[in-house]
Amino acid sequence: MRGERGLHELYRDDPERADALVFGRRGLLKGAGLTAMAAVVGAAIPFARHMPAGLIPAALAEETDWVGLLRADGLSVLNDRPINAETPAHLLDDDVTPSRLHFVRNNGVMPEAADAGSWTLTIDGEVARPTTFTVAELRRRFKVVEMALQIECGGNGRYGFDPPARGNQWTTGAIGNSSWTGVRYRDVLHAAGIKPGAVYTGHYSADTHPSGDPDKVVISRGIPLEKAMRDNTLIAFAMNGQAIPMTHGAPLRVVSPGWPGSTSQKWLNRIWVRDRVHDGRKMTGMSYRVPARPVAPGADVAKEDMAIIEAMPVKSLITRPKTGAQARLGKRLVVRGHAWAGDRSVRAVDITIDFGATWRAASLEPAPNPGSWQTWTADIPFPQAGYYEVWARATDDHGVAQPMVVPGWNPRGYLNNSCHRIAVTVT
Ligand SMILES: Nc1nc2c(c(=O)[nH]1)N[C@H]1C(S)=C(S)[C@@H](COP(=O)(O)O)O[C@H]1N2
Ligand SMILES: [Mo]
Repeated sequence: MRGERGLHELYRDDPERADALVFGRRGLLKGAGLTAMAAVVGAAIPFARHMPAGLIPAALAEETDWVGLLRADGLSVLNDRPINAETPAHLLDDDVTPSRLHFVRNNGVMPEAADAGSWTLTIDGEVARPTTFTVAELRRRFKVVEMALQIECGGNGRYGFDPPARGNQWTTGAIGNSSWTGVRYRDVLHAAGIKPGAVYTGHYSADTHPSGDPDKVVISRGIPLEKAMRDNTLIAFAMNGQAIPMTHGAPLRVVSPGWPGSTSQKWLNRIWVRDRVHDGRKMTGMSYRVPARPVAPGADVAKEDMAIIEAMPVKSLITRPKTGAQARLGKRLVVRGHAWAGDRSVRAVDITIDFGATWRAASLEPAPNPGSWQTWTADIPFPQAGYYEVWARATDDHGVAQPMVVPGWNPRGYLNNSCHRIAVTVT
């Protein structure tokens, strides 16, 4: 309606004048002002008498201050256009990452609204029966499962590469392990009837390109059919028991644990089943790819020599104490964290306080389900007062361990799984 839009715009452009119009001289919301405001929010406002002048009703606030909200939750914002924010290590101490503490990685602009009631997901391509599902139909037709699954950005740790790689300079916090509820990706594919020629999937979504060009796809990645068929590859509609928040892909996203986070498409509205490796945006070229063979730091690598990143390597994080902690001599320090290993499980976590000269085993919990990170703890005695660094190193079930220093350089700075360390002063 024109009137609604007018008031809304007036609030954005000239809040004082809008206030004068709506609240009147004495700052009270009544009469014509009340009617106007109620019309704009679409309902009567029972507590209008308590509504402070100058308050723009949440229903009107078109632009949510995502960056402000993320900062308030303790995340470090790396970029605000598009929004990218990571979680400081000590805020990742929970076994299951609360939604507000899960890093956010956007390649484009989030959809303006994501109404779960009208949202649809289309499966087409190499399927016998191209099908479109509502979210309610997915819930009704397929078995609903909930599991803790880790999502880590392929560029987590990028800050460590030298020469630097361009892109968000993630340190250690582009990892989260929330509890995801949804249906199995494979059940949905089976319902559409997978054709013999199907080998890969391609994901499409409702976010838009930062340029504003509606024809430009922000990101369209996919996964090999074999990964799509696994028990823990989900099309999720809930995160930690609640509808997925907008920042994490409301109302529907892929969760493809252990693979680069980019394979977990948010705001999912189409899966194109392909007869070849998907060639959507950020599948080809340099994105989410690494040299098929090691290269010298800073080398130019031809696109043909790059390979798609699949499972991520073994990694761990120290989440307690926070770096910079003080410890008392004669008292053991309890250290805690998590470890994960792509499609594999973690076999051991070891701790050193002498820069790797000696190691002691941490006690390591099993994962609650495959695809979740595992939690470890250790208590450490210190031999004398002074400055120490506690380093953690995880080893996967194939015997592959984290490197202590930054591993193979690659042009876009992916897969830095070097050991995490914290500073501790013992007095
Ligand atoms: N539609 C869409 N899905 C997306 C992205 C995106 O920009 N658009 N970013 C991807 C990347 S690179 C990562 S690491 C994960 C991050 O998920 P999160 O923001 O919930 O942590 O989402 C992936 N899914
Ligand atoms: Mo990512």
